[in-house]
Amino acid sequence: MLFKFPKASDSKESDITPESLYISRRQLLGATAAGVALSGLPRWASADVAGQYAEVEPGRAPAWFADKLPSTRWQAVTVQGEAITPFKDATHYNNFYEFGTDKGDPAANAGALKTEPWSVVVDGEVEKPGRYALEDFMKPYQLEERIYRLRCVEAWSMVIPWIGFPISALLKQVEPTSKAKYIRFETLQDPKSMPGQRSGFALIDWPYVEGLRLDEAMNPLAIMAVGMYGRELPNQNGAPLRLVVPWKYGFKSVKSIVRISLVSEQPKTTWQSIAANEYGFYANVNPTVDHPRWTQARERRLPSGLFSPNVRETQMFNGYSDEVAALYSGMDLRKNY
Ligand SMILES: Nc1nc2c(c(=O)[nH]1)N[C@H]1C(S)=C(S)[C@@H](COP(=O)(O)O)O[C@H]1N2
Ligand SMILES: [Mo]
Repeated sequence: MLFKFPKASDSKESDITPESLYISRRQLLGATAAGVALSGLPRWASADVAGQYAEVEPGRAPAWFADKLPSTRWQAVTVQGEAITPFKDATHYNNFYEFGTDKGDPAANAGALKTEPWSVVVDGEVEKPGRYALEDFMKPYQLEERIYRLRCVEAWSMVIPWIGFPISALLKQVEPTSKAKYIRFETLQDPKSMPGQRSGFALIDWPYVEGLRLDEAMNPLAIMAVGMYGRELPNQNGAPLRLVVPWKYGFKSVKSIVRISLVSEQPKTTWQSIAANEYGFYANVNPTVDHPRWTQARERRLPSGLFSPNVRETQMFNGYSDEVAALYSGMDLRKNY
């Protein structure tokens, strides 16, 4: 076993509650009893994790986040035997084209993003549409830490300890109608704070859009993240609310979300619109289907340097096959890349 998680195939969809994600009751109790250190960092953490979190730059958490953080279910899902990527790398090697296309641009420019106040629109095929202030939107959700691999289509990878809640919990709140077949996510469009949206070279037709099939969104691994490394999300990582779908290439995990729509047709997504032959709607991590311009069989695990490239084999579904392979049974993954 590479990580601790009940197999999705062990339970019917209706049986899957956030409770089923606990590693063990003992670990859960340990986590909540220890609580959160004054610095805002969890002090329950095992030695190696605490070592990583010690370097975390403290943020300025919004009140709703600070209130919820102490009851977080720490390490609800984790990765065994792979080090967490240092905070510095996870926050200074980013893709967030709204702030520029160089890996350092988001860290340099995303300070201008104003994440408070923030509102989220839920619309489309739902019984309960609405526009919510983020603090109200977040009220129903119990936060969980999810330590996941992140595999970019550009063949680098990290291990990131996210804090968030399952999309299935959101769907339970908004009640999709029988016509809802896909979920569509939209990033903020604000050229004033996002220099990439002002630049003349219009590679992307803003806003950035991503989507999932409804059954993919219901999978317990698919989460909406609001934090990482024991704190709120840094702006360059998609504050204040982003998607994280660990078995898919990173570009599916859309940042700084302002609109969530339930729709009947497969949404037109950003990278698919740019180059449909290179970036598909599914974008499942798959070492056997190469990108037209490079192999996907291997990846550079960050930190990676000239003399220690830290190359590893890419795993099918990024190592989450047991949990997600059933979603694609009968599908040709060469055609549906
Ligand atoms: N809105 C938006 N979301 C985005 C992107 C982007 O450019 N804009 N880049 C994607 C890509 S390609 C990756 S690999 C991940 C990177 O997430 P990270 O910077 O938090 O590691 O964000 C994804 N989400
Ligand atoms: Mo990516």
